[in-house]
Amino acid sequence: MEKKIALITGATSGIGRASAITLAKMGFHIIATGRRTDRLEELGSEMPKGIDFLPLVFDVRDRETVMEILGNLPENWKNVDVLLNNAGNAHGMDPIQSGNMDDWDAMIDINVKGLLYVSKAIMPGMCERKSGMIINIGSIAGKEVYPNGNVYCGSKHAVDAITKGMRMDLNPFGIRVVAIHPGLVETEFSLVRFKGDSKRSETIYQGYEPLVAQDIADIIEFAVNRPAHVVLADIVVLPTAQASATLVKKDLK
Ligand code: NDP
Ligand code: 8X3
Repeated sequence: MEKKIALITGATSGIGRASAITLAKMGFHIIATGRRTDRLEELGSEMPKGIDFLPLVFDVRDRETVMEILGNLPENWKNVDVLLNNAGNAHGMDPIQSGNMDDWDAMIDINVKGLLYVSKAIMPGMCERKSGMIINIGSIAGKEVYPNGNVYCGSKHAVDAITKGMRMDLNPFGIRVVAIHPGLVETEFSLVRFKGDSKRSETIYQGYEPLVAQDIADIIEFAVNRPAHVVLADIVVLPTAQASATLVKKDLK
């Protein structure tokens, strides 16, 4: 069988990690990226038999390194079939007037510019081969805005717009561009947003059943498995208890 390759950013945790394992089980050879080497090693140990694994450690904010590493992939890893742009986080949740500018930089640099840098390295090969799928992880925060979500919402609205732009510009090349916009998914996301405050981050997922990373990985599997003439262009997925970015039915005792 022809070697199929998936590149997953942010594969050290949450949605990216679950998706890497799911794609590997589907038979894709896996390029997994993130900043935490130990986590990537641990992920590598979970690959099914016969699946090749290439861990790449870099910060998606580092434009030169992204282009250096992804622009010079080993010959047998060059032809990426599926790019999952997943790396990202929220940093802080403050009113805009008291927002931390380092948090703003992190969200815009990682969620928006990081996605662009990684895509810039991979898209030319897809265009040349006239095939490929790009899956961008947006958010309900890219469809709606909520109080204190300001810059995170802005970064995910940018992902939404960039995804639509990608779909248009890559249309002549037959490249499928998918956006998945999850609501509340229980991962390390809130721990990062609240800077390691586990008590605060746990409250985000209490009193209802949130999505889990595997729910998103299952959607990715479905999207990737569609026949070549079908693209799942824009998917919003919420926990049943969530009706909008701000409305969650909680049963708190
Ligand atoms: P996690 O915190 O569990 O995972 C985030 C991943 O992104 C990690 O693997 C992390 O790797 C990687 N990452 C973060 N910053 C960088 C960076 N500068 N360079 C390289 N990699 C980076 O969160 P989720 O799995 O929940 O988040 C994945 C995506 O899903 C994000 O884009 C997020 O915005 C989105 N999302 C999440 C939702 C949720 O409720 N959880 C809902 C909607 C969307 P490392 O730290 O090792 O670099
Ligand atoms: C993560 C989900 O609701 O915190 O994108 O924005 S939310």
